[in-house]
Amino acid sequence: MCIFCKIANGEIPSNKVYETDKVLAFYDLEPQAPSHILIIPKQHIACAADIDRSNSAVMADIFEAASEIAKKLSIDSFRLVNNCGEKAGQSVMHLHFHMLSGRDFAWPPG
Ligand code: DGP
Repeated sequence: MCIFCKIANGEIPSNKVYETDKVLAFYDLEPQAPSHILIIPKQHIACAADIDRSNSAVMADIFEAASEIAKKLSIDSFRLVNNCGEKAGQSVMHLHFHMLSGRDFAWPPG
C-alpha cells in the first residue's frame, strides 16, 4: 500500500486540515510555502494521467476541498499544483494537489 493510502486510512498520522468520505487534506512534511497543504483522493489513483470517466468525479471533490480550505483558513490567494510523472517532479505515486499560499509565486513557474 502506498504512503498516501496509509495516511488516508490513518495508518500513518498526518496533520489534517479537511476530510470527507472521498478526500483528505493535510499539511506537507516538506513545506515549500508558509502554508503547504496536500489534497488527495482517498481512492488510490496513481497520477492525473489515470483520471478517466470512471473516477473523474473525484476532481470535483478535490477542487471543492480547495475552496472549502481557503474559506476555513482565510486564504485569499493560493496556487494548486499537480506533478504528474517523475519528470514533472512527482515523487509519491498517489494523485495529490499541492495547495500553496502565504507568499508570492512566480509566473511562468519555470
Ligand atoms: P510530489 O513531489 O509532487 O510527489 O509531492 C509529494 C509531497 O509529499 C512532498 O512535498 C513531500 C510530501 N510527503 C511525502 N511523504 C509525506 C508524509 O509521510 N507526510 C506528509 N505530510 N507529507 C509527505
